[in-house]
Amino acid sequence: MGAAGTQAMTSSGDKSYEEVRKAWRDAHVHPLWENPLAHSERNGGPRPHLWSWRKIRPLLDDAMKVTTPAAVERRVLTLVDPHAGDATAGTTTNLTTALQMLLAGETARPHRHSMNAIRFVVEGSGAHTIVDGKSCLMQEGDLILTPAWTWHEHVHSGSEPIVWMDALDVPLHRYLGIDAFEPGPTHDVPEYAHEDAFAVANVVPDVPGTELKFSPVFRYPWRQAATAVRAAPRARDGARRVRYVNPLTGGSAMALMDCHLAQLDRGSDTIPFRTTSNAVCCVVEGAGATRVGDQMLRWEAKDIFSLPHGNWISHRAETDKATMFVVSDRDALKRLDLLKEEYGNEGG
Ligand code: GTQ
Ligand code: FE2
Repeated sequence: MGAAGTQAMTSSGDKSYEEVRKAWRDAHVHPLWENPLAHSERNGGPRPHLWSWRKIRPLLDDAMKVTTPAAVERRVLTLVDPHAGDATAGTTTNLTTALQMLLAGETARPHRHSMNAIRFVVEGSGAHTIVDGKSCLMQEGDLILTPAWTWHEHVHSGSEPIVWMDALDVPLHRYLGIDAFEPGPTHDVPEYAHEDAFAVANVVPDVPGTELKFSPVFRYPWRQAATAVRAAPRARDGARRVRYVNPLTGGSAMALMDCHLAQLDRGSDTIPFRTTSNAVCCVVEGAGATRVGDQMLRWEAKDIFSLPHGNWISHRAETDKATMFVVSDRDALKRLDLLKEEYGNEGG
């Protein structure tokens, strides 16, 4: 198999195998048997990584000193998969996450792009992201959506710096070569139903013929999600989990990114779980450890870690409870019929 097959090849008439290969190369054809990835079994998936808040937080202070959003548009440090061997890589397949900072009084100008994005507030409060004209308050633990092609700008009128995690579906757009971007000023801002029309649980506006591909609710406050996850029954792996949904469909909030809040009780390991989807976790409260493939990641509040596809995953809380925000590409893979999920107690 692979390049080793070269040895077994014989000449073709009066041409040596090397001459044959050169002719193929010149004609832009390639022998499959020399491709080491063809017909080989994958053993596990890409490797995970943990960005420790304790180590990263001082580096954010440096970023806040060396530049401003006025100079660079977005003061963002991307979390780059160290195993990808490429500084422009995402955090894991299909997901790019980053830490973005604003000092009190700073703003980041409007723009829009084909990529979907979410913001999960890690430290501080009092900023707003304005999404297609809707002003979304950013408090610690809040989730804000800026779906594909929505105009967005960030304004910080609080008194202390604010830091949030961005997650975007950049890698898939890049892979497909369809990433696109438009700078402000904003124009052609669509009309949405007023937030108050969604303010009561289980009641949504009856809007005929909505073409929206994403949730018309752009802000999911921490307190509501935290209340829900505390009361949620255990999911199949043993953790309590709630999903941030599009209230008009009950489906994922955006087409390529799905968001959950998960809560673990002290001491019990979740049932090992393996999936073809990819996720990034941001620890909100508590401390513990997660086994991902052959690695053990020890985490505490505000740490961020990747759960690349194909690895067996099991979480354990070492505090009375631990809560983590999880962003994934699960729903996108499911709609493409590429989602395969297994639980360790199924004999896997
Ligand atoms: O805040 O608009 O981390 O456009 C990457 C691209 C944040 C943003 C990122 C972006 C933004
Ligand atoms: Fe953006």
